[in-house]
This record gives sequence, structure tokens and C-alpha cells, in this order.
Amino acid sequence: LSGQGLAVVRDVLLQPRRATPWRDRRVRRVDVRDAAGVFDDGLACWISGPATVTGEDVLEVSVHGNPLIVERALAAAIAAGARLAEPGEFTRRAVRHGKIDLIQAEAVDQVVRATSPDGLRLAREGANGSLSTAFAALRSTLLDACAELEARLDHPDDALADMDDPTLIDGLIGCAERSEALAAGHAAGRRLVDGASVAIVGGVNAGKSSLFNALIGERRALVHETPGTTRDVVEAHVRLGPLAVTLLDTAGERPTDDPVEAAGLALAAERIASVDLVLVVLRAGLPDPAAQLVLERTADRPRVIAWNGTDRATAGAAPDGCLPTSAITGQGLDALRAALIRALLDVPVESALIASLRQADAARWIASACREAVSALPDAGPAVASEILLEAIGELDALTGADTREDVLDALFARFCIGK
Ligand SMILES: Nc1nc2c(ncn2[C@@H]2O[C@H](COP(=O)(O)OP(=O)(O)OP(=O)(O)O)[C@@H](O)[C@H]2O)c(=O)[nH]1
Ligand SMILES: [Mg+2]
Repeated sequence: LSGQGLAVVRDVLLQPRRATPWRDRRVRRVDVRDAAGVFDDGLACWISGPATVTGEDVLEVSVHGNPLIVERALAAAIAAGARLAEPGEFTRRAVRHGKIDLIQAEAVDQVVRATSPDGLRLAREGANGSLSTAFAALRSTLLDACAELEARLDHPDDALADMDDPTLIDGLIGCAERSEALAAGHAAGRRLVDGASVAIVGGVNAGKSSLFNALIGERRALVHETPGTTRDVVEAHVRLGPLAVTLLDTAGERPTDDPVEAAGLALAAERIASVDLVLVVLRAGLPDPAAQLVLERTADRPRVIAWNGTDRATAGAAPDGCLPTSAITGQGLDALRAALIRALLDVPVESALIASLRQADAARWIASACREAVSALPDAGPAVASEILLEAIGELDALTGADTREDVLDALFARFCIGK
């Protein structure tokens, strides 16, 4: 529990076992009670604000884990004057009281969600403030450049300038490059935190379900020589290198009059549209009439192409850009896994520092503002360049929460779970 008036709630809800006053940051035995009397015993710790996670008085109570007890404890706390927290409200209060900035708050949510050890590392670093420090360094470069430009405007004939043009421009280009590097790691960062999705597509009988089973190491999807075996989208979770991946097996492509098969293909198309990566399976050594259509349809998507069935005598060499595989013998599967990982992680995991689209957008924005200011400088002059940089600083302040609109905060914290 956190907030003003918490001591009143505490004294209604809890009866300490020993009749001594509450001491700050000390765990003590308590009975937990409501109007009907004591219903549990537990441990409680009182932490006086403002040196707390929310910046307010905080009370932590541990009761026994039976959901009936937990529900009754919540009801008792509410009856004593508390209310349920909104999603992310503890973190939001921490932001409001200046305990953490908005970048760290987003990282708290990522710590809860992270699906991989590297995603967790990235999130923890963000929560500890390393990303905030990186953005603060960008802000200070922009501010210095702005100050220099303003000085030139105020004293155009003065030789007092702190920075010459090359120094100013180098600073801004460096700022642009650092922002671009941050933004470039976003897709990888998001996938490390949230996981990635890969859909297996191709003509009927290409061996999609066989490859699906081989990749997850389990016979989950039905495999049969009858074309059109898979109808529904079959989903499984698999770890590929540092990534937690959701793998989707889909219905094979072919012209069909069967309404159920058509519905399966429509469902597949819908799911394929939103995955991070497409694994196209071509049928090696046997006719594959849908291959051309599937290749054309996925031409503008990030994709890996498998030439599956290399164990067949008729298979021949894999066409350029295709990975030879056999779902039956396992040939090429390690190379296929490696290719999927490479396609999903376009930067080394260590350079993925950002998992939030909001942060990536801001970094891109700052980079283009820096470059715009540099090119504005010779012709449009310091006034225009300074204006551009001031806007970028505003963008950074919205990013850290120093100057963020309430509706942006609402949207951001709505995603959090309750209790965070
Ligand atoms: N020789 C050989 N046969 C394979 C290979 N992969 C799959 N097959 C066979 O090809 C047939 C079709 O395999 P599936 O995995 O069901 O193919 P699919 O692409 O899922 O087919 P649909 O679900 O009908 O679209 C089965 O008889 C498999 O045993 C392979 O690498 N080598
Ligand atoms: Mg299948």
C-alpha cells in the first residue's frame, strides 16, 4: 500500500502482536483483521516517505497465500480506506515524485514482461537508469549547441564564441550517430524483451509441418502425404539462441474450392501479416506449383527461404538464397536456426539498448533534428538551427517525463499490470 493517510489504514487493518510503536523499515508480526475480526496473521513493514519507491509512505503486508485470504485482506484494506491501484500506478507515482523518469518506468514494465535473459538484462539496465543517462548525455550536447547558437545570435560580432563551427558540427553529428545507434537496436531490443514471431509458409506438402516439428523438437503438428493436411494455425514456443520465439505452422497454399481449407488460408494470411519473420518452405525435388506465388507474396517481408527435402534423390542443388534442409534427416536445421536468429537480431545483443517504440521514435527524431540543424547552419543560420535543436530538447523532455502530457502517461501506464 502507498499514499497519504496510510497510517490510518494500517491501524484499522493490522493489529501488531506486540504493543510497541511502529518503527521505520522494521518487519513485525501482525494480525490482519476486518469488521468481523482477525482472519489471518502475517508480516508487515512500514516505510516512511519520501525515501520510498513511490516517494510516499509505504506499507508492505505479507499474508498467507490462499486466494480467499488475499481477497479478504484486499477487501479489508479497502474497507479501511484504501483503494485498488490502477495498472502501473505505483510506478506512475514514482515518476510523479521524481524517483525515476519515464524511461526507467517503461523498463520496469519490461522487467515484468521480458521473455529472455538478454531482454531481462536490457530491462534491468534501463530500470537502473543507464538508458536515461544515455539520453541525458544527448540532451546536454543539444543544450550546449543551443547555448552556443544563442550566444552567436545575441553577440554576432563577438569573437567570444566557445565553440568554432567544426566543434559544433562534430558534436551534433556525434549526437545524431549515437541516437541512430540507439534506434537501430530497437527491433532487436523489442524482440529480446517481448519475444519474436515466425510464420512457416509455402505450398501444400512442402514440409512445413515437418520443419515446424523438427524446429520445436516435438510432434505437435500433423504431418501427412495428403496435400492440405494443415488447416488451422498451429502455434508453439521455442528458444532460438537468445530469443523466445513463437513459431506458427500454417495451411499450405493451393487453389481450393473447399470452404474449410479456404478459411484456413484466410486465417493464415491474417496471422502471417503480423509476424516478425516469414520462413518460406520450398519443396525440393518434387513439383511445388505454389512456390512462385508464395515467393512473390513474401518478397517485401523479412524472410528466410528453406529448400526442404534435400534427402530426395531428385532434389538437386538449392537455388541461390535458399537454405538446403531436410526435415527427415535433420540436414541443414542448425544452419536454418542460425539464419532465423540472424534475421531476427540485426544487431549484436549487446548493442540492443532500447525495447520501447516511443524511445526509438524519439532517438530517430533527435538524429534527424541534429542533421537538419547542421545543414541549416550555413544558409538558414543559427536562429533556425537553434529552433530545430530546441524542439529536439522538447522531444527529449517528453521522453523522460520532464514534460509529458497526461494522456501520453495514461496510455503508457495502462499497459502495466496492477501492483507495479
Ligand atoms: N523426403 C522428405 N520428405 C519430407 C520432408 N519434409 C516433409 N516430407 C514429407 O512430405 C509430406 C508432407 O509433409 P508435411 O510436413 O505435412 O507438409 P506441409 O507443408 O505441412 O503440408 P500441408 O500441411 O498439406 O500444407 C509428408 O509425407 C512428409 O513426410 C523432407 O525433408 N524430406
Ligand atoms: Mg502442414
